[in-house]
Amino acid sequence: MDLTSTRRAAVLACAALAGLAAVAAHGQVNGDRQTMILSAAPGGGAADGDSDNIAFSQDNREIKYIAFDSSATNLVRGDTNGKRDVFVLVRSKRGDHASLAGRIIRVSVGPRGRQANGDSRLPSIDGQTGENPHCIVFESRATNLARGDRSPDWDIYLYDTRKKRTILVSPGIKDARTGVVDGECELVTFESRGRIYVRALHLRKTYRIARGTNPDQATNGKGVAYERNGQIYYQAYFEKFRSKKKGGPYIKKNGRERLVSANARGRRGNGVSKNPTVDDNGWYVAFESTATNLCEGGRGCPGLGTVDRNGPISDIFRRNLNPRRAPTKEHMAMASYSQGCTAKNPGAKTVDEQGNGPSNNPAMTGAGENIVFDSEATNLRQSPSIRVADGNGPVRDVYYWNFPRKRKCGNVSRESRGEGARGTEDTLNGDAVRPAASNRANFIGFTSTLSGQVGELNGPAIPDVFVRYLGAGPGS
Ligand SMILES: [Ca+2]
Ligand SMILES: [Ca+2]
Ligand SMILES: [Ca+2]
Ligand SMILES: [Ca+2]
Repeated sequence: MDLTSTRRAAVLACAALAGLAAVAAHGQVNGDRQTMILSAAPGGGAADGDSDNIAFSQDNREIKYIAFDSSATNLVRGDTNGKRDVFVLVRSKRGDHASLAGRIIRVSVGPRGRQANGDSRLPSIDGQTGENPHCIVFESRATNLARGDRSPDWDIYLYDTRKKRTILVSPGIKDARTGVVDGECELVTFESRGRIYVRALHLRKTYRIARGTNPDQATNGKGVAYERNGQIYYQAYFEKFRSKKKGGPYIKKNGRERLVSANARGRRGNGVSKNPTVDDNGWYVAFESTATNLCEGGRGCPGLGTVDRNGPISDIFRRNLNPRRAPTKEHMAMASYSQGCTAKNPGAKTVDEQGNGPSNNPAMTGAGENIVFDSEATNLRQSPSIRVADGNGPVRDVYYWNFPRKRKCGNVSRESRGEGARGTEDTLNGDAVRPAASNRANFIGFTSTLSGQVGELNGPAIPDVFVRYLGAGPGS
């Protein structure tokens, strides 16, 4: 890259960060939908280390916080610990707009801002309707963040931006990983050595829930999904009293464990299912699976029917755990399948494409209507008017499945894209993976090795995290 283009890129990065006229500069016509780099140093400079694991605060369309972890040392002042840390962008003007203006703070810190002496990663943020987000949960190997656990195993910590204090969430538990906080910052679920736990923060009590790994908690804090032996399960917390006056949430005992990765005949998936993601209410659980029998039984998956066309290639599925209360009635849907239907003609199959490559790492929005995932598929598009479905071929992209309740089928659009018209020139030149979605899908985020696009400056060897503002969302 010559000096001129470097300077130009830096200017564009600054503009994107400040939420200025990057849209006009790129000649984009599609409202203010845009993709922006998140892992940038103050002023838009290149991060000097890799970043990963984006998470949004769950405050509907407000998005006060966007968190990620990074080994970079120049995102905040005084980062000299040589360890991976968890960072949060505090948007100076929260609300439903694309601006990433704000400041980045480091939250994996101990008393008086002391730097961690071990790596910290994998943030999760609270902030359900009506609540101001203030809790960022993460896992860390540090031994100096809070009292109560000085051993160098993994533990779950919570940084409270109101109290500016870090507390230990997993006291007395070895190798605690994958912490997920509920919307109101009352319950944190995590795994340790093949078991799922939930910590009731107000009671300072930890409950053992089930055998399993890789948990995701419903935003309302009423249950948790997890993996065990290649299947997905969901466990409702039997009872939870919400009154803080009476001492906060209280889990009386566990509910009934349910097998999620089962078809309408009740048969378990005949392949490996993993990476569960839960909606706000515990009605829907999405996951990836190499199973080929999950659409079998009943009317099959909407649009697709009962046959998994790509066989044991991994697809994204959404199980409906509560057809009586959820807005849709099907048992199972496939999200790595695009029907190309329209609001006018919901039964149309103008596209009818199931992914022709593996799809992985789903993340679901609050109402369960949208799922983002990454995929090697090259044939997923939402409309036949999109001539080139995927200009970068098998380079992995992030896709967005949207199934508004007024329709009868789902569409899939590629959202790991830069500026410019749809087709080829907007495609990214590096893999886009591990997506996250905000509660209402006005923002998505992902990790990518793309280089020289959308304000990226440090090259393909250093993965960065990116945010895409979707506004009202495609197709709605
Ligand atoms: Ca650091
Ligand atoms: Ca399949
Ligand atoms: Ca691709
Ligand atoms: Ca990079």
